[in-house]
Amino acid sequence: MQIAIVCYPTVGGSGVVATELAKALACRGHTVHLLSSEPPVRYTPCLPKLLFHQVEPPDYPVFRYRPYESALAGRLVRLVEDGVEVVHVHYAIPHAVSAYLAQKALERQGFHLPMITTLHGTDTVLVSQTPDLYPIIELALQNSTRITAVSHALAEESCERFHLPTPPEVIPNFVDTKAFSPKRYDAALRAAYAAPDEYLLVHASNFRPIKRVPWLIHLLAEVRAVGIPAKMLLIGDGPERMHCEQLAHQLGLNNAIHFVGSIQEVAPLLAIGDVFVLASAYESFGLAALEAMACGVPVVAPAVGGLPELIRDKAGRLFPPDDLTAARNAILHILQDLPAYRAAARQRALHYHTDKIVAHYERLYAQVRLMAS
Ligand code: GMT
Repeated sequence: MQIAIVCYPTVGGSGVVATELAKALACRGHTVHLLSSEPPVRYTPCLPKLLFHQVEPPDYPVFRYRPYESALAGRLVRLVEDGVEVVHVHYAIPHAVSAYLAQKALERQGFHLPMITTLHGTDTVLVSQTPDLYPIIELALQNSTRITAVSHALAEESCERFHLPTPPEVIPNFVDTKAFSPKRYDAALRAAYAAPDEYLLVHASNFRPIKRVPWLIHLLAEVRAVGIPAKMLLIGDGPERMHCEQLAHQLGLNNAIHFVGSIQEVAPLLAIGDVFVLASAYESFGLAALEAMACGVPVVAPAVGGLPELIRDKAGRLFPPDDLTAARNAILHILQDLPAYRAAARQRALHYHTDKIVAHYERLYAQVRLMAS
């Protein structure tokens, strides 16, 4: 099949999922056109059937904002004219809108473009709260041939919010369980961040306010206050990083927290952790948590969004949002029974193996292609 996949290039779960999906589909013999404004974070140009298209809208003195949506729509039209059979967009704004425009343009040629929109959470839960964007997201969703959501929680929420006739199909995030594996554990790397008698709490995110990383720094203080020798590894970068560094300083935790910044390969750093911690106000799925689990690292996270669907069967523990004591107790509980939690986390992650979830998308593509013919 010839498939076009559209995503954001920056560090963020939706771009990671889209790029990993494109790679997996290309490995399975499909020709995949990956479209973005720049090469996505996890993109590696090594597969002959994976073709990257950088969409660059023209610059012109009258443009205050370059017309990315229109350029993307036009590129999709050209790709469909050259043989692309299905367009799969990740994130409703602006990608689903561009696909809708392409669909309209192609209608004049008598072709109905099958278009799949995958919702990743922030596009519907946060962005759609902007009144000017809501009707446009609604239009694009209502014209998508099929909509998928990464968790049941998000599917239900989106259905209600956008008055969809049927709920989006749930296709969860997935993980390469070879690349993210307990085998990535490196004792020398671990020794660089924690002494043998210390525990290592790990977190990875884009440090946006929704991730509530400062709260995790207070959580580390709570854990240490009850005599647990714990350190914290914070992977990633973003708007709240500087505030986090200041907070660590104020709480006297500079030597207990390592800010490693944005890195290309996170698996070795996840694998050296004892517990992966999240504090998000919302998380539609929690890809970073899944990647940690695949490395055999249990997760402590708030019971929000899709996290309760992921963190089950002793793969970690949930706590009521904002409850510092409950979060600390969840960590202590896990540390007392760490080998069992480690094994359960890995076991749970295997349910989200790439092959299984990618096959789900393949079935969906085959269905929408049939609908168009
Ligand atoms: O979490 C982020 O800030 C990035 C965001 C995105 O839109 O790229 O991630 C979302 O999509 C991921 C992939 O489906 C999910 O695993 C994340 O849970 C979700 N983030 C939020 O819902 C906050």
